[in-house]
Amino acid sequence: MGLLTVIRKQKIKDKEIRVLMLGLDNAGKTTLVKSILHEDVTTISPTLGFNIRTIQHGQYKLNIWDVGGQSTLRPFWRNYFEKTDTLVWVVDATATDRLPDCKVELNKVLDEDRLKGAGLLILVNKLDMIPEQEQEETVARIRAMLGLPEDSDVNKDANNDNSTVTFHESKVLGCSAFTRMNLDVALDWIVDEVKARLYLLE
Ligand code: G3D
Repeated sequence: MGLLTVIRKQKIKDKEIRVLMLGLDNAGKTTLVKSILHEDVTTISPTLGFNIRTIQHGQYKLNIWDVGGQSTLRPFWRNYFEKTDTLVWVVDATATDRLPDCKVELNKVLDEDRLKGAGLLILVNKLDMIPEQEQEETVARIRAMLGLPEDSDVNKDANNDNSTVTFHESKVLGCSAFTRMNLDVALDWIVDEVKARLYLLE
C-alpha cells in the first residue's frame, strides 16, 4: 500500500474528504458552495484567489476548495491538486459558447498526474434557467460536447478518445445553486465514491 493510500485511509477514518472545485469563471462555483451551506446566494463577489469551506455531510467533513476560474488564475490551479479526493468541475449550462474553452481547460486538468486517483464529478449548473423538459437533453449534450463517457468507471472507456481520463469514477449531474436541485445528490455521490474507493483498497 502506497503512502498516499495510507494518508487517504487515515483521512477517511477521520471522516475528512478534500474536494477541489474548478471550472471556468462565472460557472457558479462560489454560489454552489454557499447554497450547500444554506447561505445567502444573492451577494457573491468574484473569487480572486481561493476559499476553503467546510461542509458537514452526514458523518463526513468535506473541505471544499473553491478556486477562482479566471484565465489569469488558471495557471495556479495546479497548486491545489495535491491530496484531492474528488474533483468537482462546474459547467454553466447556459454558456454554450464557452464549452470549447471549458473542454480545453477540463482536459488539461484531467491530464494531471496528481489528480488521477481522484473521483470526478461534473456539475452542469444553472439548470433553473433551462425549461424543465429540456434539462435532461441539455446535460446529455454538454456531456457529449465535453467528450465525457456515460457515468461509469472511466478507466475502462477505451473509446473515449478525447482525453486520457484515468479517474476512478465519474458522474455528470445537472444542478442549480439557486434552487438547490441535486445538491444533496452531489454530496452523497462524493462521499459514497470516496468511501467505496478507499475501503476497496483494504
Ligand atoms: P464562479 O465562482 O464560478 O466564478 P459565481 O461563479 O458563483 O460567482 O456565480 C457567477 C454568476 O452566476 C452569479 O451571477 C451567480 O448569481 C450566477 N449563478 C450561480 N449559480 C446559479 C444558478 O444555479 N442559477 C442561476 N440562474 N444563476 C447562478 P452574477 O449576476 O452575480 O454575476
